[in-house]
Amino acid sequence: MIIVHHLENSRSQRILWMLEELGLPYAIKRYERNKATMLAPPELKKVHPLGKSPVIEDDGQVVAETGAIVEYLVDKADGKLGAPANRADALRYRFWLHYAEGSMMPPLLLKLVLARIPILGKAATKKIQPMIDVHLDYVEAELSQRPWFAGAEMTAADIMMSFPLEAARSRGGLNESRPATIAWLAKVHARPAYQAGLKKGGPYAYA
Ligand SMILES: N[C@@H](CCC(=O)N[C@@H](CS)C(=O)NCC(=O)O)C(=O)O
Repeated sequence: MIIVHHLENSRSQRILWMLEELGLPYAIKRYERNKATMLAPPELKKVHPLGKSPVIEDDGQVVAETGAIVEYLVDKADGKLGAPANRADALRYRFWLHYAEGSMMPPLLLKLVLARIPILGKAATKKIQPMIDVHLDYVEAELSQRPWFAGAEMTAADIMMSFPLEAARSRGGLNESRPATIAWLAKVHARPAYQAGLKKGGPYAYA
């Protein structure tokens, strides 16, 4: 049985969504953020030295890092939600799988952290917004061409991209001026598996 170490209001919501899509049985161990620092509690370090979420355990095997967990689950489900057969789609699949945490999250996180700094924060976030806009424009252009990130079918690449786009919607300037991206988010949020994961995960401010 898979155990998901799930931090409230965090990236690990994606893993719950994915497990629901795959229909794999799992249990959730919930963690609350420190109200002052927003960091994960120290107990998470007992599961994995980085003490970040998500982390999963599967028959004693500990897997950390969202992208690695997502690939682990694709393998476990015999390729379901994995790379499409078509080569162009497969390349896009791999691109978005890495892009979500590798390129899109860093400026969003930077904005979040800088925004918390009194006075200086406001000016600093203004400098970050154009960096985020480059990503949002690119995502909008891509989603205007096909229904899902890899192609015609929903894949794990969409699951990876859900968190950066939810974060962008909440604090990164994503709004109705980018209709293809907003429509994609609405489509994701309407999925029964997404809603089921949300119900089981507890507090999540981005859906
Ligand atoms: N790239 C990593 C990032 C992991 C990460 O930073 N997780 C956040 C949750 S959104 C966390 O655990 N934050 C609490 C902390 O750093 O103490 C992944 O996708 O797994």
